[in-house]
Amino acid sequence: MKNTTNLSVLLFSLVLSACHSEAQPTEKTKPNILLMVADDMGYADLNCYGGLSNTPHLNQLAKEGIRLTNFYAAASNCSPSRAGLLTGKSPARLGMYSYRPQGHPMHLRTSEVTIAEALQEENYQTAHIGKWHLGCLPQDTAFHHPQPHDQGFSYSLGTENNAQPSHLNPVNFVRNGEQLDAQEGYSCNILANEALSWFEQQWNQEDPFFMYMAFHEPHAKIASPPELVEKYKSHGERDAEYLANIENLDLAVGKVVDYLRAQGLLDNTLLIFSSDNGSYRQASNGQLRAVKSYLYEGGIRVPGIIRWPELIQGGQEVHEAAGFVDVLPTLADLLNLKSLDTQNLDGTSILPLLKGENFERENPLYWFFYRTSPEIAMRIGDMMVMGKDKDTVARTHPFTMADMEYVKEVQLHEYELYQLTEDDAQYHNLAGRHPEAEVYQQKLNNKLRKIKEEAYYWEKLPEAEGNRKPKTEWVKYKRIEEN
Ligand SMILES: [Ca+2]
Repeated sequence: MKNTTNLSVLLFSLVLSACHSEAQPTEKTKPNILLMVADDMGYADLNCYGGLSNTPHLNQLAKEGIRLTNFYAAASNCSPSRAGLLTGKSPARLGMYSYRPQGHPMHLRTSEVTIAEALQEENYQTAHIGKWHLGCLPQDTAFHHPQPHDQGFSYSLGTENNAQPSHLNPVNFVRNGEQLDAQEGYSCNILANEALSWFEQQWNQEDPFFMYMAFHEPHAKIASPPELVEKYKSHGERDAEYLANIENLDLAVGKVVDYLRAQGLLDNTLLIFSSDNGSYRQASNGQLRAVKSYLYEGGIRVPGIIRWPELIQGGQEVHEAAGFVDVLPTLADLLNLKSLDTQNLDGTSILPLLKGENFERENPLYWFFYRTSPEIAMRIGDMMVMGKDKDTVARTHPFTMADMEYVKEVQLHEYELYQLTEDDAQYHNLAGRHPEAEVYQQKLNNKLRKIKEEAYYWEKLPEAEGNRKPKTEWVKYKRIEEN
């Protein structure tokens, strides 16, 4: 009897506290938004996706939120994927065809509307912390590209591309346009510390925040704390360094999340964690086919964790396809952003999916990359249809004038079709066998026609000089059982 009374009191106080947390001013109902992106983390790197690294903080976030099993980056390498994430548009439409090497004119143009710009309209205070890779920072004087500040971020600490010389003691950090001295420590931890100091010193605490944290880990060249590497030494030196790198990143995520939790801010923060493309290590992509740069699943399918207990019931696994280009349409839906032309975006709001409601995608997700084969992929329901040009022209790593012309004239000569729920390792090409194969191929050709029409045309690009390789030679991969 006594136990029952205690339980009633407990329940009553729980109800009271639940009522209390809901009775907040209207402005506070806009959630804070924390968008965290790893660099080159594979689908199967995190422990909660079957990885060998110890990742308790991200495991916990997945447990308290949604773990997406069919979540896709916007592209198979850095710059286009980040551009797609921030704009909700397919990278080819943005003119982001590949990663941006230093001194290259390609960049995210100011005419595009980023998540940060859309949220600034809603009085969000915005910060970018980490890798940028959408244009040159002021230290690269060859161009005057739009800076994070011009793309909606009122604060920025980061690098143009990778942390140099590695994740340890990076020398190329820039804060709000000013080059910094060498930083001490590991990049992910420097970023976490910067996030905390931003919350303490920059954030006005009145307006909701949008923070975009773009970690440098585990992109090469990696560096991991020796005490963590030691834990994995039975895997061999090289893998130990890598596995420790993932754990170190998890610790940095944990530092930010623990801070928000301690401040009572976490539960009103919509937190998204993912990676900008698949891993360069086959083992990091699990059984998914291929690696970074390819449009096979290993190149584009990434971890996807979304947590916001005020809307999302925790502990769910979601198997529907979703991805980077859906983030902005989802936020627009959630916040009722009227100024944004969501019809012109390639993504779809996944808000119904997050709420556990019926979800239908308006436009299939698709990917295009001129430098690997297949060059195009489109996911329609559970099917992935892919097209190959059989292009044998040797191409350089940076995007050139010749590649620009190629984007405008690429044609498909061969197809692949996979049923992903049965064959996510993409062993069984159904192109010649599936009764609707031709319908899928037709849809793919229609999409390619549209890509070619809408692809942003850069007038001035470098000519193809230096190292050239045919598409199949750039990145080789083995099936996991062949390793
Ligand atoms: Ca990357």
